Amino acid sequence: MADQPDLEQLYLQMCRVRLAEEAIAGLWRDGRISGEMHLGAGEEGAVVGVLAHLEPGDRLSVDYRSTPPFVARGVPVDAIVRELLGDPDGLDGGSAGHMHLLSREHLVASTGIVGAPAPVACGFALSAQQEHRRRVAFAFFGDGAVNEGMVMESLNLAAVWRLPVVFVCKDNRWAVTTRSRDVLGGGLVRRARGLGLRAVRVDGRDAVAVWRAAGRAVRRARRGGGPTFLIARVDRLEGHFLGDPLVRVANDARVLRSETAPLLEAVRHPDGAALASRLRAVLGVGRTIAAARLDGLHRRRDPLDLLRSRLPADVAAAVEQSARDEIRAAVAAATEEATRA
Ligand SMILES: Cc1ncc(C[n+]2csc(CCOP(=O)(O)OP(=O)(O)O)c2C)c(N)n1
Ligand SMILES: [Mg+2]
Repeated sequence: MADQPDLEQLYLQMCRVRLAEEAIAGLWRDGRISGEMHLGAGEEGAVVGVLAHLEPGDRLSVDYRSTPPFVARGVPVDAIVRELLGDPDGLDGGSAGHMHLLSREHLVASTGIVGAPAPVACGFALSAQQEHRRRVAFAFFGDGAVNEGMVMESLNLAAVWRLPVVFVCKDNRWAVTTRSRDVLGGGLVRRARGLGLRAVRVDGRDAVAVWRAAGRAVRRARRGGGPTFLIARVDRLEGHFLGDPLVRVANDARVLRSETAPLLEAVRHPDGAALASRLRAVLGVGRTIAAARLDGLHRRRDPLDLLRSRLPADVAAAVEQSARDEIRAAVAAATEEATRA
Protein backbone atom coordinates (compact mmCIF):
# COMPACT_ATOMS: atom_id res chain seq x y z
CA MET A 1 0.00 0.00 0.00
CA ALA A 2 1.30 3.45 -0.95
CA ASP A 3 2.29 5.65 1.98
CA GLN A 4 1.35 8.85 0.17
CA PRO A 5 -1.99 9.52 -1.47
CA ASP A 6 -2.22 10.19 -5.18
CA LEU A 7 -3.57 13.74 -4.97
CA GLU A 8 -4.46 13.94 -8.64
CA GLN A 9 -6.47 10.72 -8.46
CA LEU A 10 -8.28 11.84 -5.32
CA TYR A 11 -9.11 15.17 -6.92
CA LEU A 12 -10.20 13.56 -10.17
CA GLN A 13 -12.59 11.30 -8.26
CA MET A 14 -13.98 14.22 -6.31
CA CYS A 15 -14.55 16.19 -9.51
CA ARG A 16 -16.24 13.21 -11.21
CA VAL A 17 -18.56 12.84 -8.23
CA ARG A 18 -19.41 16.53 -8.01
CA LEU A 19 -19.96 16.95 -11.74
CA ALA A 20 -22.14 13.84 -11.93
CA GLU A 21 -24.25 15.17 -9.07
CA GLU A 22 -24.48 18.62 -10.67
CA ALA A 23 -25.78 17.00 -13.83
CA ILE A 24 -28.27 14.95 -11.80
CA ALA A 25 -29.38 18.12 -9.97
CA GLY A 26 -30.00 19.78 -13.35
CA LEU A 27 -32.16 16.88 -14.53
CA TRP A 28 -34.07 16.94 -11.25
CA ARG A 29 -34.70 20.68 -11.56
CA ASP A 30 -35.94 20.12 -15.11
CA GLY A 31 -38.50 17.70 -13.69
CA ARG A 32 -37.00 14.66 -15.39
CA ILE A 33 -36.23 12.80 -12.16
CA SER A 34 -39.17 12.26 -9.86
CA GLY A 35 -39.23 12.26 -6.07
CA GLU A 36 -36.84 13.77 -3.57
CA MET A 37 -33.17 13.91 -4.43
CA HIS A 38 -30.49 13.58 -1.76
CA LEU A 39 -27.07 14.65 -2.93
CA GLY A 40 -23.77 13.96 -1.25
CA ALA A 41 -22.35 17.41 -2.11
CA GLY A 42 -19.90 18.13 0.72
CA GLU A 43 -19.16 14.45 1.35
CA GLU A 44 -16.74 13.93 -1.55
CA GLY A 45 -13.58 14.06 0.58
CA ALA A 46 -14.90 11.42 2.98
CA VAL A 47 -16.10 9.16 0.17
CA VAL A 48 -13.06 9.22 -2.11
CA GLY A 49 -10.56 9.18 0.77
CA VAL A 50 -12.04 5.88 1.94
CA LEU A 51 -12.80 4.34 -1.46
CA ALA A 52 -9.21 4.82 -2.63
CA HIS A 53 -8.37 1.83 -0.38
CA LEU A 54 -10.92 -0.59 -1.82
CA GLU A 55 -9.73 -3.69 -3.61
CA PRO A 56 -11.80 -5.56 -6.22
CA GLY A 57 -13.56 -8.04 -3.85
CA ASP A 58 -14.38 -5.46 -1.14
CA ARG A 59 -18.04 -4.68 -0.55
CA LEU A 60 -19.75 -1.43 0.13
CA SER A 61 -23.07 -0.63 1.75
CA VAL A 62 -24.20 3.01 1.61
CA ASP A 63 -27.14 5.25 2.43
CA TYR A 64 -29.40 7.34 0.19
CA ARG A 65 -26.65 9.88 -0.60
CA SER A 66 -25.65 7.18 -2.98
CA THR A 67 -24.23 8.74 -6.14
CA PRO A 68 -20.80 9.72 -4.73
CA PRO A 69 -19.80 6.19 -3.63
CA PHE A 70 -21.29 4.63 -6.78
CA VAL A 71 -19.45 7.00 -9.09
CA ALA A 72 -16.21 6.72 -7.10
CA ARG A 73 -16.45 2.91 -7.14
CA GLY A 74 -16.47 3.01 -10.94
CA VAL A 75 -20.12 2.31 -11.68
CA PRO A 76 -20.72 3.85 -15.13
CA VAL A 77 -22.25 7.31 -14.76
CA ASP A 78 -24.58 6.81 -17.74
CA ALA A 79 -26.06 3.68 -16.10
CA ILE A 80 -26.70 5.66 -12.91
CA VAL A 81 -28.29 8.58 -14.76
CA ARG A 82 -30.50 6.23 -16.79
CA GLU A 83 -31.59 4.58 -13.57
CA LEU A 84 -32.61 7.91 -12.07
CA LEU A 85 -34.53 8.75 -15.25
CA GLY A 86 -36.49 5.51 -14.89
CA ASP A 87 -34.99 4.06 -18.07
CA PRO A 88 -35.32 0.23 -18.33
CA ASP A 89 -31.67 0.22 -19.44
CA GLY A 90 -30.65 1.90 -16.19
CA LEU A 91 -28.40 0.27 -13.60
CA ASP A 92 -31.33 -1.53 -11.95
CA GLY A 93 -33.91 -1.55 -14.72
CA GLY A 94 -35.11 1.94 -13.91
CA SER A 95 -37.07 0.94 -10.82
CA ALA A 96 -34.64 1.47 -7.93
CA GLY A 97 -34.12 5.23 -8.01
CA HIS A 98 -31.28 6.92 -6.14
CA MET A 99 -32.15 5.46 -2.75
CA HIS A 100 -31.92 1.82 -3.75
CA LEU A 101 -29.17 1.74 -6.32
CA LEU A 102 -27.41 -1.61 -6.54
CA SER A 103 -24.53 -2.86 -8.60
CA ARG A 104 -23.77 -6.56 -8.22
CA GLU A 105 -20.81 -6.18 -10.52
CA HIS A 106 -19.21 -3.49 -8.34
CA LEU A 107 -20.42 -5.02 -5.06
CA VAL A 108 -22.11 -1.85 -3.89
CA ALA A 109 -25.63 -1.41 -2.52
CA SER A 110 -27.54 1.61 -1.24
CA THR A 111 -30.59 1.87 0.98
CA GLY A 112 -33.14 4.49 1.99
CA ILE A 113 -33.57 2.90 5.42
CA VAL A 114 -31.58 5.01 7.86
CA GLY A 115 -28.97 2.85 9.61
CA ALA A 116 -29.37 -0.20 7.35
CA PRO A 117 -25.89 0.07 5.78
CA ALA A 118 -24.39 -1.07 9.11
CA PRO A 119 -25.98 -4.55 9.38
CA VAL A 120 -25.61 -5.08 5.62
CA ALA A 121 -21.87 -4.39 5.91
CA CYS A 122 -21.66 -6.79 8.86
CA GLY A 123 -23.14 -9.48 6.62
CA PHE A 124 -20.58 -8.70 3.91
CA ALA A 125 -17.80 -8.80 6.50
CA LEU A 126 -19.01 -12.05 8.03
CA SER A 127 -18.99 -13.76 4.64
CA ALA A 128 -15.40 -12.59 4.08
CA GLN A 129 -14.40 -13.90 7.48
CA GLN A 130 -16.12 -17.27 6.97
CA GLU A 131 -14.50 -17.71 3.58
CA HIS A 132 -11.08 -16.70 4.97
CA ARG A 133 -10.75 -13.97 2.40
CA ARG A 134 -8.90 -10.77 3.16
CA ARG A 135 -11.87 -8.73 1.97
CA VAL A 136 -13.11 -5.69 3.85
CA ALA A 137 -16.68 -4.39 4.07
CA PHE A 138 -17.57 -0.71 4.32
CA ALA A 139 -20.67 1.01 5.64
CA PHE A 140 -21.47 4.69 5.06
CA PHE A 141 -24.22 6.31 7.12
CA GLY A 142 -25.04 9.64 8.77
CA ASP A 143 -24.73 10.90 12.31
CA GLY A 144 -28.50 10.58 12.71
CA ALA A 145 -28.28 6.88 11.94
CA VAL A 146 -26.34 6.08 15.10
CA ASN A 147 -29.56 6.35 17.08
CA GLU A 148 -30.99 3.38 15.19
CA GLY A 149 -30.92 0.21 17.25
CA MET A 150 -29.63 -1.80 14.31
CA VAL A 151 -26.52 0.39 14.12
CA MET A 152 -25.74 -0.15 17.80
CA GLU A 153 -26.31 -3.90 17.35
CA SER A 154 -24.05 -3.95 14.30
CA LEU A 155 -21.23 -2.14 16.08
CA ASN A 156 -21.48 -4.56 18.97
CA LEU A 157 -21.55 -7.62 16.69
CA ALA A 158 -18.63 -6.35 14.62
CA ALA A 159 -16.58 -5.77 17.77
CA VAL A 160 -17.23 -9.14 19.43
CA TRP A 161 -16.75 -11.09 16.19
CA ARG A 162 -13.81 -8.90 15.10
CA LEU A 163 -15.43 -8.44 11.71
CA PRO A 164 -13.36 -6.87 8.90
CA VAL A 165 -15.55 -3.79 8.55
CA VAL A 166 -15.01 -0.05 8.45
CA PHE A 167 -18.02 1.98 9.59
CA VAL A 168 -17.90 5.49 8.18
CA CYS A 169 -20.19 7.90 10.02
CA LYS A 170 -20.60 11.07 7.97
CA ASP A 171 -21.15 13.63 10.69
CA ASN A 172 -22.90 16.67 9.24
CA ARG A 173 -24.48 17.37 12.65
CA TRP A 174 -28.00 17.25 11.27
CA ALA A 175 -30.70 14.66 10.71
CA VAL A 176 -33.18 16.43 8.42
CA THR A 177 -34.20 19.33 10.74
CA THR A 178 -32.99 17.84 14.02
CA ARG A 179 -29.63 18.85 15.44
CA SER A 180 -27.79 15.66 16.25
CA ARG A 181 -26.34 17.01 19.47
CA ASP A 182 -29.86 17.46 20.84
CA VAL A 183 -30.64 13.77 20.45
CA LEU A 184 -27.26 12.08 20.92
CA GLY A 185 -26.46 10.64 24.33
CA GLY A 186 -22.86 9.78 25.13
CA GLY A 187 -21.16 11.17 22.01
CA LEU A 188 -20.14 9.28 18.88
CA VAL A 189 -16.59 8.34 19.90
CA ARG A 190 -17.52 7.28 23.40
CA ARG A 191 -20.42 5.18 22.17
CA ALA A 192 -18.29 3.25 19.71
CA ARG A 193 -15.44 2.80 22.19
CA GLY A 194 -17.91 1.67 24.82
CA LEU A 195 -18.85 -1.18 22.50
CA GLY A 196 -15.21 -2.12 22.01
CA LEU A 197 -14.49 -0.55 18.64
CA ARG A 198 -11.53 1.51 17.63
CA ALA A 199 -13.04 4.98 17.01
CA VAL A 200 -11.33 7.80 15.14
CA ARG A 201 -12.41 11.31 14.25
CA VAL A 202 -11.27 12.89 11.00
CA ASP A 203 -12.07 16.02 8.99
CA GLY A 204 -14.15 14.45 6.21
CA ARG A 205 -13.71 17.54 4.05
CA ASP A 206 -10.00 16.83 3.87
CA ALA A 207 -9.61 13.90 1.47
CA VAL A 208 -5.96 13.44 2.41
CA ALA A 209 -6.70 13.20 6.14
CA VAL A 210 -9.49 10.73 5.38
CA TRP A 211 -7.16 8.71 3.13
CA ARG A 212 -4.67 8.34 5.98
CA ALA A 213 -7.25 7.47 8.64
CA ALA A 214 -9.06 5.03 6.36
CA GLY A 215 -5.76 3.40 5.33
CA ARG A 216 -5.05 2.48 8.95
CA ALA A 217 -8.59 1.14 9.42
CA VAL A 218 -8.45 -0.94 6.24
CA ARG A 219 -5.01 -2.43 6.99
CA ARG A 220 -6.19 -3.37 10.45
CA ALA A 221 -9.39 -5.00 9.12
CA ARG A 222 -7.49 -6.92 6.41
CA ARG A 223 -5.08 -8.46 8.86
CA GLY A 224 -7.93 -9.62 11.14
CA GLY A 225 -7.63 -6.80 13.68
CA GLY A 226 -11.35 -6.03 13.65
CA PRO A 227 -13.59 -3.06 12.94
CA THR A 228 -13.04 0.70 13.08
CA PHE A 229 -15.62 3.43 13.54
CA LEU A 230 -14.50 6.41 11.48
CA ILE A 231 -16.30 9.67 12.20
CA ALA A 232 -15.85 12.03 9.27
CA ARG A 233 -16.97 15.61 9.81
CA VAL A 234 -18.70 16.75 6.61
CA ASP A 235 -20.98 19.59 5.53
CA ARG A 236 -24.40 19.31 3.97
CA LEU A 237 -23.99 21.82 1.14
CA GLU A 238 -27.47 21.33 -0.35
CA GLY A 239 -29.48 20.84 2.81
CA HIS A 240 -31.26 17.58 3.53
CA PHE A 241 -32.57 17.25 0.01
CA LEU A 242 -32.15 19.20 -3.20
CA GLY A 243 -34.21 22.39 -2.98
CA ASP A 244 -34.36 22.16 0.82
CA PRO A 245 -36.23 25.37 1.78
CA LEU A 246 -34.34 25.60 5.08
CA VAL A 247 -31.06 26.12 3.28
CA ARG A 248 -32.60 28.80 1.10
CA VAL A 249 -33.86 30.57 4.23
CA ALA A 250 -30.46 30.30 5.90
CA ASN A 251 -28.87 31.92 2.87
CA ASP A 252 -31.29 34.82 2.72
CA ALA A 253 -30.00 38.12 4.12
CA ARG A 254 -33.58 39.39 4.34
CA VAL A 255 -34.30 36.79 7.00
CA LEU A 256 -31.49 38.17 9.12
CA ARG A 257 -33.02 41.65 8.82
CA SER A 258 -36.47 40.41 9.78
CA GLU A 259 -34.98 38.66 12.80
CA THR A 260 -32.99 41.62 14.04
CA ALA A 261 -35.60 44.37 13.43
CA PRO A 262 -37.92 43.34 16.31
CA LEU A 263 -34.92 43.09 18.62
CA LEU A 264 -33.85 46.65 17.87
CA GLU A 265 -37.45 47.76 18.30
CA ALA A 266 -37.51 46.15 21.76
CA VAL A 267 -34.44 48.15 22.82
CA ARG A 268 -35.92 51.42 21.60
CA HIS A 269 -39.31 50.88 23.24
CA PRO A 270 -39.80 53.24 26.21
CA ASP A 271 -41.71 50.72 28.39
CA GLY A 272 -40.64 47.56 30.13
CA ALA A 273 -37.44 46.59 31.92
CA ALA A 274 -34.48 48.90 32.44
CA LEU A 275 -32.43 49.64 29.34
CA ALA A 276 -29.41 47.65 30.60
CA SER A 277 -31.38 44.46 31.08
CA ARG A 278 -33.18 44.94 27.76
CA LEU A 279 -29.80 45.27 26.09
CA ARG A 280 -28.54 42.14 27.81
CA ALA A 281 -31.61 40.18 26.68
CA VAL A 282 -31.29 41.43 23.11
CA LEU A 283 -27.61 40.54 23.07
CA GLY A 284 -28.40 37.05 24.27
CA VAL A 285 -31.00 36.50 21.55
CA GLY A 286 -28.63 37.98 18.95
CA ARG A 287 -25.88 35.57 19.97
CA THR A 288 -28.22 32.60 19.69
CA ILE A 289 -29.28 33.62 16.17
CA ALA A 290 -25.67 34.24 15.12
CA ALA A 291 -24.56 30.86 16.51
CA ALA A 292 -27.32 29.07 14.60
CA ARG A 293 -26.34 30.86 11.40
CA LEU A 294 -22.65 30.15 11.83
CA ASP A 295 -23.36 26.56 12.65
CA GLY A 296 -25.53 26.02 9.63
CA LEU A 297 -23.78 28.21 7.12
CA HIS A 298 -20.50 30.03 7.48
CA ARG A 299 -18.27 27.23 8.64
CA ARG A 300 -19.16 25.11 5.65
CA ARG A 301 -16.16 24.20 3.62
CA ASP A 302 -16.20 22.80 0.14
CA PRO A 303 -13.99 19.68 0.11
CA LEU A 304 -13.15 20.27 -3.55
CA ASP A 305 -11.63 23.69 -2.78
CA LEU A 306 -9.61 22.17 0.00
CA LEU A 307 -7.95 19.59 -2.21
CA ARG A 308 -7.70 21.87 -5.26
CA SER A 309 -5.53 24.24 -3.21
CA ARG A 310 -2.96 21.45 -2.74
CA LEU A 311 -2.45 20.94 -6.47
CA PRO A 312 -0.62 23.22 -8.93
CA ALA A 313 -3.23 25.32 -10.79
CA ASP A 314 -2.49 23.80 -14.21
CA VAL A 315 -2.77 20.25 -12.87
CA ALA A 316 -6.07 21.04 -11.13
CA ALA A 317 -7.42 22.63 -14.31
CA ALA A 318 -6.44 19.61 -16.42
CA VAL A 319 -8.00 17.20 -13.93
CA GLU A 320 -11.22 19.22 -13.88
CA GLN A 321 -11.37 19.31 -17.65
CA SER A 322 -10.93 15.59 -18.03
CA ALA A 323 -13.66 14.92 -15.43
CA ARG A 324 -15.94 17.43 -17.17
CA ASP A 325 -15.46 15.77 -20.55
CA GLU A 326 -16.13 12.31 -19.16
CA ILE A 327 -19.24 13.23 -17.20
CA ARG A 328 -20.67 15.40 -19.97
CA ALA A 329 -20.35 12.56 -22.47
CA ALA A 330 -21.87 10.00 -20.08
CA VAL A 331 -24.81 12.21 -19.16
CA ALA A 332 -25.41 13.19 -22.79
CA ALA A 333 -25.50 9.53 -23.85
CA ALA A 334 -27.90 8.62 -21.03
CA THR A 335 -30.31 11.51 -21.54
CA GLU A 336 -30.30 11.28 -25.34
CA GLU A 337 -31.36 7.64 -25.28
CA ALA A 338 -33.91 8.24 -22.55
CA THR A 339 -35.41 11.08 -24.61
CA ARG A 340 -35.63 8.90 -27.74
CA ALA A 341 -37.24 6.01 -25.84
C1 LIG B 1 -35.47 3.83 9.60
C2 LIG B 1 -35.75 5.20 9.06
N1 LIG B 1 -36.23 6.16 9.90
C3 LIG B 1 -36.48 7.40 9.42
C4 LIG B 1 -36.27 7.71 8.10
C5 LIG B 1 -36.54 9.11 7.58
N2 LIG B 1 -35.27 9.81 7.42
C6 LIG B 1 -34.71 9.91 6.19
S1 LIG B 1 -33.23 10.69 6.26
C7 LIG B 1 -33.32 10.91 7.90
C8 LIG B 1 -32.21 11.61 8.66
C9 LIG B 1 -30.93 10.87 8.66
O1 LIG B 1 -29.90 11.68 9.16
P1 LIG B 1 -28.42 11.25 9.01
O2 LIG B 1 -28.30 9.80 9.28
O3 LIG B 1 -27.61 12.14 9.85
O4 LIG B 1 -28.10 11.47 7.46
P2 LIG B 1 -27.98 12.85 6.65
O5 LIG B 1 -29.27 13.02 5.93
O6 LIG B 1 -27.68 13.93 7.60
O7 LIG B 1 -26.88 12.61 5.67
C10 LIG B 1 -34.51 10.39 8.40
C11 LIG B 1 -34.90 10.44 9.82
C12 LIG B 1 -35.79 6.68 7.25
N3 LIG B 1 -35.55 6.89 5.96
N4 LIG B 1 -35.51 5.44 7.76
MG1 LIG C 1 -26.59 13.86 9.39
